[in-house]
Amino acid sequence: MASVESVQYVEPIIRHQWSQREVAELFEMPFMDLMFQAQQVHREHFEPNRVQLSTLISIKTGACPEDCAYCPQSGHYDTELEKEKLLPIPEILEAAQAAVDSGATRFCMGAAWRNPSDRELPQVLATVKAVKELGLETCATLGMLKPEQAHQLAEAGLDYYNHNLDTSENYYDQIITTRTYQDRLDTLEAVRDAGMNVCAGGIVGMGEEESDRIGLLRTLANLPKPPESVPINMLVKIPGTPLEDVADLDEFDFIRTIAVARILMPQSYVRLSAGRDEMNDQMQALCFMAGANSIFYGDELLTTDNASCKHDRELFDRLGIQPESVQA
Ligand code: SAM
Ligand code: DTB
Ligand code: SF4
Repeated sequence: MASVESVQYVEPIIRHQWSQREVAELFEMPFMDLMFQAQQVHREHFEPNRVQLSTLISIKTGACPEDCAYCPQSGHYDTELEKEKLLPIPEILEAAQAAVDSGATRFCMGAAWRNPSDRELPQVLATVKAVKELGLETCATLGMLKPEQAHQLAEAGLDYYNHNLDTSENYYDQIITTRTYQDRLDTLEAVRDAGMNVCAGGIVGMGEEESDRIGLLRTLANLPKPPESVPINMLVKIPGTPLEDVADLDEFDFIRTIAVARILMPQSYVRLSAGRDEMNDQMQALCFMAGANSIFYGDELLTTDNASCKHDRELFDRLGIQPESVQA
């Protein structure tokens, strides 16, 4: 019989599963205490004063069959958007080169699809290969993926796949009816299984309750492996969509959401995403203080205005923030 000494104990690596109450307690903390804790967690895992830059491009615009209530690209709403078919590869490469020249390290290609069709995917695969050759990290957001498509994208060299949960499971059916929460989780699993990095986050300011922001962050943090990138979008209210007149979210509650995301997902990049154009510099600085360490960098998001590159460079200078370089 083996003696006690000879038995090898392997410490099981079980990640903490966050409960709704535990996350609620973070949200309920006094603002300054929460900020302090988030900044401490941030400094344990990342270099402070460094922010990663991702540049977006819409490679296929509008006429989307989905009914996401926030989205300018949904075919269900009249948002006066100019639709565009899948862009030719040279046009995308020109934008990718401009992103390199501006100092971005990741190029994120978005398409207004429910899912990529087998007819159009090969062109996306060729685009991913070509963008990667420019030295950029590649990211795509093309809607739902089948496992086979996720494998094809991974093989083409796609580094990240963005697919947002958008909100909590509870609030989800108020926002989208044309696909389920489980569909989204299945796509994230397919991306993970194919070996790509996961970029998944959501939108706040859609009229949801705090319990929904808690639910969203909890679901992300409790995934078998948390996403490497977590975009937190502030709703950009688009005339013509069902959410055009939704009440503004208190800005401190947005900052709290960033801080809680940082604490729940200490090793993830938390991206201060859509909505920056409407935030003042002090608000953005508090978001960085709360642990945001990535932004969308470029004068446009997909179809709406972003804070300008010029303004961002000036803001970084004033705050002593350095953009992250490719091999940081
Ligand atoms: N069609 C694909 C999909 O939905 O998976 C990819 C593109 S879609 C535009 C990517 C994400 O952009 C959405 O999941 C949503 O989180 C975000 N988004 C879209 N419209 C937005 C808005 N008005 N304000 C903030 N975020 C928005
Ligand atoms: C993400 O979370 N936000 C980005 C990106 N992933 C694809 C998109 C924001 C879109 C904002 C509305 C628009 O410009 O169309
Ligand atoms: Fe289509 Fe994506 Fe917009 Fe939803 S968020 S309507 S799936 S482009």
